[in-house]
Amino acid sequence: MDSARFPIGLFDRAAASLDHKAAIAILAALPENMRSAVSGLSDAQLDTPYREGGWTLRQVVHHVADSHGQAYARTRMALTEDWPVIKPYHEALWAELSDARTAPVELSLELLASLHARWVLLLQSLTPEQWERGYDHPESGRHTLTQVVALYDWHSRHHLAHITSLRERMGW
Ligand code: NI
Repeated sequence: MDSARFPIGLFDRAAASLDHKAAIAILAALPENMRSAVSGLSDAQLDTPYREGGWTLRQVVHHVADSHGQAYARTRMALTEDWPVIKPYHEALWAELSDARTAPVELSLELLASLHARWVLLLQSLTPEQWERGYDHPESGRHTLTQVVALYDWHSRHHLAHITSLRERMGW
């Protein structure tokens, strides 16, 4: 396994924790953790790929905002529709759009702060029955909301580690 690409390992759906509280705590802390992870970096440092051939740190921050925006909407769909089939998107192409390559990270840090505040508030309100609702992803199949928060708990830590591990390797 490429440890630069997967600093905390791959997401293991079968072994994922089903502890809602722990996963929600990770989601609640992500905006501040992301802000700390990029704190003090220059534009040149933000435009450095976290690994050879990988996204720049700036693209990583914008990707997390894009991805979690989708996850937030999918959570709402799962709660209001009967196993909706969701629309996948080309995350690699989204990351190449002009704003994702060049916009100040502050924009996505602010977006993440508001988005996660709403998402966490909603997740904290879910009943046991609602946790078993979910959506159908055309490629990966059915995911309950319990599985969704486990995935985004991992996803939050995965991308944070891209930034913190590059800073460590570079001595930044
Ligand atoms: Ni990702």
